[in-house]
Amino acid sequence: MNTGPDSDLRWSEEEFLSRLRAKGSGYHLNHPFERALREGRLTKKQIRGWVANRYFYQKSIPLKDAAILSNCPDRDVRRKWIVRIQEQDGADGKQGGNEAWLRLGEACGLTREEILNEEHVAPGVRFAVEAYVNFARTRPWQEAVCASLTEIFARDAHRARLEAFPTHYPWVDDAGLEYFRRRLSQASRDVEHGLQITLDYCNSRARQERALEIMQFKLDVLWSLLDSIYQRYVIQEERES
Ligand code: AHQ
Repeated sequence: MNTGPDSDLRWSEEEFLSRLRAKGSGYHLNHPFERALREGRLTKKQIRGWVANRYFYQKSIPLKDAAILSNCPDRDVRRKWIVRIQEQDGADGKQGGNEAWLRLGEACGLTREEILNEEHVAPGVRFAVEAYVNFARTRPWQEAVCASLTEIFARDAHRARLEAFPTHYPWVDDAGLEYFRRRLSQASRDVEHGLQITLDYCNSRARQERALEIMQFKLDVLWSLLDSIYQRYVIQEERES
């Protein structure tokens, strides 16, 4: 029972969740680049550019999650949260998500070398990703958990890619799509844990409103990451053709 000063102002859990979900309209699935990907309008070079740049985001996720761990004093939370790092980096002899993303790159005709040496990473992608990692390093761990909740909307993105690639980009070997398949189940489990922490933490209207600001920050990270890819691989490409 919340008897704090703004107890009559705090949104119900249902209202708070629906406001969080309403932010989905700004999710990067609606970005012109992701729409072009889904509609089969991307060239091989644009697909390769997206994969190589998104690898910089993917390989930074474990660093972001390690930052959350380093700020989190709650052992039970850490025991669950650490699974994310193991799943991305690989553990117990299993290949991780980062390796699966590298295999997506190879399936698109990129070499591991050119992905890992970051030669294709656009400045704006680097800045957006660094902003996210630094947010997790410097903000309360519960706020960084909240920022991960854009994955509420990720299932539709992974499903759309699992449809679009075989349909429009059959030159990409199906094995390269493994990352999207594994995230369908992993994302749901991760979101459940992140939501439980966020609902517990947002015990006041002020924190609920802060959560919406954090969600918007992370949506902006993902959107501006795609803006940079769009600028380099669509706008610049059209100018040079
Ligand atoms: O592959 C993704 C992933 O592992 C994560 C973790 C989570 C976070 O901690 O911020 N967010 C996230 C996302 C992944 N893939 C993106 C995509 O579109 O493929 C979506 C992205 C997200 O929604 O933040």
